[in-house]
Amino acid sequence: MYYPSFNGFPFFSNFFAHYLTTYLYGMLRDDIICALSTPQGVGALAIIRVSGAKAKDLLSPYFHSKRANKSGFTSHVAYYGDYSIAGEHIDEVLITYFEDGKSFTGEESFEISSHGSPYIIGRIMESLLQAGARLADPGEYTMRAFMNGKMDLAQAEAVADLIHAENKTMHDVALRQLKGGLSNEITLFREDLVHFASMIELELDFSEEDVEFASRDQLLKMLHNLLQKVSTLIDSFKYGNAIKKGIATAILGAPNAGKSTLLNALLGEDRAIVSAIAGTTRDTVEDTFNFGGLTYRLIDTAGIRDTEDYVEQIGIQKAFEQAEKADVIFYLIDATAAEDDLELRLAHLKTSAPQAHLFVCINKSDQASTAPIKARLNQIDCKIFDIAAKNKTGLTELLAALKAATAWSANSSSQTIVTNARHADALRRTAEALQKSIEAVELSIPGDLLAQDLRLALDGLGEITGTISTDDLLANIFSKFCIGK
Ligand SMILES: Nc1nc2c(ncn2[C@@H]2O[C@H](COP(=O)(O)OP(=O)(O)OP(=O)(O)O)[C@@H](O)[C@H]2O)c(=O)[nH]1
Ligand SMILES: [Mg+2]
Repeated sequence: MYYPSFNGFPFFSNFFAHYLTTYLYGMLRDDIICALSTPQGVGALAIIRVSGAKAKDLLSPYFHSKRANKSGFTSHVAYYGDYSIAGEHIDEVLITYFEDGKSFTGEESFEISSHGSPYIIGRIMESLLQAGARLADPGEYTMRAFMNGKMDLAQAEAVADLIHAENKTMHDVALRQLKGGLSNEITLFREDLVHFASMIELELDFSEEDVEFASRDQLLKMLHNLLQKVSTLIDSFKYGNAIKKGIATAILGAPNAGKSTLLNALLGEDRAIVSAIAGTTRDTVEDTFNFGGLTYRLIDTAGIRDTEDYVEQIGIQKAFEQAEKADVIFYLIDATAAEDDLELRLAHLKTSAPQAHLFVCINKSDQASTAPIKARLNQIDCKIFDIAAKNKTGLTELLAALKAATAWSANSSSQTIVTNARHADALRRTAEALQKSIEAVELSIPGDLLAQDLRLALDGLGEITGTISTDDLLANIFSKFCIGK
């Protein structure tokens, strides 16, 4: 089933879908949902959220507040009072009331702030369920906000991103998306397309008269312009994904070079085993650290060497796989015992992992001069750092360079960044349809085929903001939310 859709064309299916949605959601709106919105367990305070038509009627048997008793509830006002169940005093609570149309969900809602005792929370929840509320599904408050037109789908997804943001950059990007940054851009794209698409549709209605309402030159210009903007957004996903999931930073090098020591030094804890025995790390060891407003995923790997040991071979294979996926590679060289085929290894790494920023770190600089190794590397285009991971020397310079190499993320404040794989996928489909539309115009292909491509481009954009969405899609998106959000 489709939810409300406006493509610029009043197609029957969309019209029907809109009707069906309004009908179904009309039924949904009647039920009141409740959930604990703060974490489970003991806390100073807990917040229980209740939303749905006539929600405040649930309170009358339980909540006694002088002010509310005297003059009723006013929106956005907090009321202090006693919460009692069948005469048994449960807690002193604060209830904030939001009237229909003025709440997060767009429905009549209230929030109960009680003491954060699991017993109190349990009793209050039980009383609300008994009075007719039902337990909210994950993300149901945000889903209701979307259904009631309080926000579009991209904004609803930003709510989840904001809650899960682990670094400043992700927080900034999510906040901007929540405020409509991406949505506004998509809406502008759609407006341009809708205009031309409806002209082409009109031409189809007058097909026997051979008229041209839409200037093909202007259409072509608009399509090229749009394709370029959509492609910029698609490109931003590479960064967006790294911002969200952490920048993959693989630590590679020969056994005993000090890779695990560097991992531990950067994390500030003994995460991986360090020993003087070459081949200590067998499997990859991964952990994150925040630096300069970004999250880095540090991946320690097995030392690379020729070995007969089957398990070690698997570990080395994994190290190469990590290199191919990495955004950044720290290649460690032991200043006291550099490998003979160092130049070959680095050249191979540069071709097998061309996407990664390569930082060559000459470690154990406390024990040996790094000059001979630098001389060997003068033919290789890479950044070289002298470090001593064991006593954390040279790490400040290394981290400064790391930050500079990933500085695109610092520019994120001025640019819309796509961080959601679903949005990137919809944009890719839009770009494909735009490309086909351009070809259709250039080859003067009949209007009905062009109209079809333009419609596909519009659909792709509509999926991002949710003007086009299916039950399955919504269920999939909101099921990943927490209960109570
Ligand atoms: N002097 C000195 N020793 C270091 C330094 N970094 C690491 N080491 C020592 O080098 C040895 C190997 O360190 P690891 O961190 O286990 O080396 P690795 O590269 O992880 O080795 P594998 O896991 O076997 O591939 C240990 O004895 C460390 O204490 C350093 O900066 N200076
Ligand atoms: Mg190791």
